[in-house]
Amino acid sequence: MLYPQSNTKRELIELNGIWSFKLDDGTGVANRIYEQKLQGTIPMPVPASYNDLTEDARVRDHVGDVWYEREFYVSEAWRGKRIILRFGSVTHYGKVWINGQEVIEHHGGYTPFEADIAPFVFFDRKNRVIVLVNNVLDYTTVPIGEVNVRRDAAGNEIRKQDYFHDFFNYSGIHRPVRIYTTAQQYVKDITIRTDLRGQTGVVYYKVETEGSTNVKVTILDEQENVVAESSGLHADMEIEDPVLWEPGAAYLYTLKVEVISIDGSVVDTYNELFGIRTVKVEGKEFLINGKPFYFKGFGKHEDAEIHGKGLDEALNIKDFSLMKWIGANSFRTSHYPYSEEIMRLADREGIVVVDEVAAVGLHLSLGAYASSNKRNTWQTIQCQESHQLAIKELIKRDKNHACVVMWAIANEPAGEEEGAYEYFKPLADLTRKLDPTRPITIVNYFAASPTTCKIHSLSDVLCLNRYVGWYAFGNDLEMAGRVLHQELLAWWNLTAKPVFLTEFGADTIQGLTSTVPLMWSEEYQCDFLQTYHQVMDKLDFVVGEHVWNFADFATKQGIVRVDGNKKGVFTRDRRPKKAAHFLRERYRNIKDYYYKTEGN
Ligand code: BDP
Repeated sequence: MLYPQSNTKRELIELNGIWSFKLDDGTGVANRIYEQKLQGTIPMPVPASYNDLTEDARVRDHVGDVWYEREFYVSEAWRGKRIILRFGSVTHYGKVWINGQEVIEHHGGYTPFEADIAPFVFFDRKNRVIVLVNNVLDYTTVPIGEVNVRRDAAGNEIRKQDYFHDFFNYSGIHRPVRIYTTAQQYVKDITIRTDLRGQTGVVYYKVETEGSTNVKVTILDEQENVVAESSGLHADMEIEDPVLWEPGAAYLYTLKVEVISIDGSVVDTYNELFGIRTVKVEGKEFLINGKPFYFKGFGKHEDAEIHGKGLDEALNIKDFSLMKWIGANSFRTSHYPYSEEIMRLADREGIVVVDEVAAVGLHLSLGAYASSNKRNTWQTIQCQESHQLAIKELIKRDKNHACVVMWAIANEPAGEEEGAYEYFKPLADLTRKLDPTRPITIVNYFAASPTTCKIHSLSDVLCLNRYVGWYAFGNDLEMAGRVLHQELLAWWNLTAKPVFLTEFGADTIQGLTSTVPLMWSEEYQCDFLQTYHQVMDKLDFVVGEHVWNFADFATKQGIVRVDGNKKGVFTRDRRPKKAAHFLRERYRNIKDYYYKTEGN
């Protein structure tokens, strides 16, 4: 799905800013409140999560529908054009009315959706957009969750949202809302795949159009020089001696598509940025541009004070600056697709991304989450359809990003339980069919061990999240190191696939210091990391390490979290803990390529 852009043929306006907002009282849809101006609203910014923006616990913990509204004009000059209203994301469900008429609904909280609103808008007066946002997670959604209903003393129904993942269920219109125009004949979609044949860069493109199929395709370099030209809806184009997209040294070409109408005039155009690079898993190596790459970085979250999960471009720039400062070259979009804006930034900055769908918490029997009645996850949940949709929408959105080198189609599912393989096989097949150019992974947790895991054969890289030294063998790092070492070897012996530690970390309170190893202290976090480093450095099949987490983040309330998860190397407001300086020493000495082959 193409990112909205303004260019010589398309116009774009932003509908970000202050909207009107109210919680639903349970009757909004039945009373068709979307037909009139909303009453009893408060101001609410877009994009942002609404949860932390008032001093009202009912807003923070609301379960169900909320309403957003604003007014806007469209230019008279847009008569006859397609007028596309586009939401970067609405978490987790959105339904949209323009001037009282329903135009679109969308399930899934982390991918964009859009509709042509031309038939519904007024050109001679104000328009009103109303959005219903719903944040309920159940067994049919990704992530999964369950709503528990009880009654207060007065007999009122109280709904509590429970879920099986470790980040707060922020909700709202999280990403930009925009309107852009196109002609009636237009570029619908572009797919770009790149390869290298010797010194020649091969750029395969496929264009989908509406109306005319007569297209002109041009590739421009960063200086806007034309380096290749083509016509037709698909072709292999060649660039001699291209500048490759490399980690830390991004280079982006532009594929410019022009749609030509029957009279020979250009009616629509779209400029898609792309990088030329290859990705391959071979033996014990993860190859980018044919060279063994070593991932160093973090599992992250889109999470901040006040904004919650709302897009914050200043925060994104700060995070990229910190990642560069510390020497990281990559991150994982744990545990949902991040904003399109961050993906574009990663392309531009040469940061490598493992791109994950929101299939998190698919384990009903895990420790703190297991209720008294243990259930088989795969017989209980019913989210396969949403999961499929999430994969399709992620790949449709992110397929042209040079930064994306692997798809993660779930985080920590119950891979050890009966039914896991049957659940995941079709999803893995679907992912590979939609994108045969990138490896895929299902991020593994401790309970799906080399002896119990039923789904490791579906991953190209074994991405492991491990917490020995924290949830097990806390304060026994010597033992933790041995257990980790044995397990990693067992995985290698079993699968002969590269191993990537996608999570390992220890909760750490900034300012809590100690001369002896003391869990929760800044020193313990460093010792914990060092234990893992020593093990990973001995094993040449380990291709990467992502510390959990880049920064402290909000979680649901409970007895294992004090004001959120504290495994950040940075605090939630992005101040370095001791571990940040410690990691910086290490990361700056690890090169992007050939780390393991040069005898480290
Ligand atoms: C892992 C999850 C991650 C959690 C982390 C933790 O993948 O989302 O935040 O554990 O416990 O299991 O800190």
